[in-house]
Amino acid sequence: MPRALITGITGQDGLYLGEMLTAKGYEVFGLLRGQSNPKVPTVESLVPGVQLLEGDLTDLPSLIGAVEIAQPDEVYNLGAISFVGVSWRQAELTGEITGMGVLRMLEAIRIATGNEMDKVRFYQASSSEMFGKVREVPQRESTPFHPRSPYGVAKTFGHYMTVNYRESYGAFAVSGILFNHESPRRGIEFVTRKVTRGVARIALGVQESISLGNLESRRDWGFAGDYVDAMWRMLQQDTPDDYVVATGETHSIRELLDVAFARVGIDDWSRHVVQDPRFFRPAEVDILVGDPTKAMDKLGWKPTVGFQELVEMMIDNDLAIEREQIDRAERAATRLSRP
Ligand code: NAP
Ligand code: G4F
Repeated sequence: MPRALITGITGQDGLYLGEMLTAKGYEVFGLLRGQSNPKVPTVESLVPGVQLLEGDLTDLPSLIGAVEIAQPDEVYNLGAISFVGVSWRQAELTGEITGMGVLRMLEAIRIATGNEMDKVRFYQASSSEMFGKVREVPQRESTPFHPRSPYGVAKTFGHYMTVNYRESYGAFAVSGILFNHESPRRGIEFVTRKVTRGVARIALGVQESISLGNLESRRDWGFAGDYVDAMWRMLQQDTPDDYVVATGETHSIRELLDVAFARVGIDDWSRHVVQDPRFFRPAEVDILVGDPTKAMDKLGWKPTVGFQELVEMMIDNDLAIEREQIDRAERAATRLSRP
């Protein structure tokens, strides 16, 4: 039975990856931070049999301990402050967790294996945010980096550390340069989920409008379930390498709004969207679109969910959640109104 250790198991990708590895017969270990993490029941229900180990990417001894207990064949480093917007307001913390956290995880493997780093295969969750002010369209593995946010800078540090451990210690360390990927499990701070949740609430009469920032920026949005499959494939190769994972299609926030509102029968969304300066960024990544040719050719990977299907899947999920909340509130009100 292969053994995998996942940092960031409580996040969107961690849950999909944990689920997928369990289905493949892996023994899955997840790093869990905090004293009483409220996401434990979700992780345990989606990743049955998961073994949760206390640890934090800011704390090297806890990472060494986790590697010693899990004795993993594969480590997936998904833990990070992953919200670009917050990275300007908490730049130092972002550097510590998203950047230095990668170095600590690599060091933990080196120390726990007694310098035999090739015993453990390592995946680093790098990001298309490293391309930032893009030097070419579409972006591929050879495109130079020009990160535009403290998050992007921290990810670029983690990326080069991963390459460095491969070159310095012969580690099987790979970096997946993943473009945006979304799902019904996406955090509500990210624009896709903010829109699908907001549209569901507008359709059900719970709220009037959604406040957004830049509607012109464009992203290459895929489905998270497809992207964790690419991560796993990278660690099954004969030699470690870096790969861009993307759909090759780009859409604007306006197009996202078109598809989301159409799903609930609203054609003109202008009165439901308010632009708010608070959601604009100090420096923007205007157009991200990836060229996944290498991942397709070498990993045999391809995306299975298109943009419209993805947005509709998220809307349908948010409609179900919001309806459930309305029903629960109505049941509670009925109970209270009884004499
Ligand atoms: P996410 O939902 O925000 O999950 C982030 C995870 O990191 C959570 O499990 C969180 O734990 C954990 N974490 C935060 N601080 C930590 C710390 N100090 N020590 C240990 N763990 C910590 O992110 P995601 O969308 O799943 O993304 C997974 C990874 O891929 C991230 O590294 C992200 O930067 C990268 N990435 C994501 C995308 C994308 O479009 N989703 C694209 C490219 C790269 P808590 O639950 O305890 O907060
Ligand atoms: O959904 P976002 O916050 O995602 P962003 O910044 O692209 O980052 C995500 O993808 C990266 C991969 O490229 C990951 F590395 C990272 O961890 C994260 O998962 O914003 C997308 C776009 C931006 O251009 C932003 O300015 O949407 C624009 N936007 C417009 N209004 C908004 C809003 N974004 C958010 N979050 N909230 C708004 O109100």
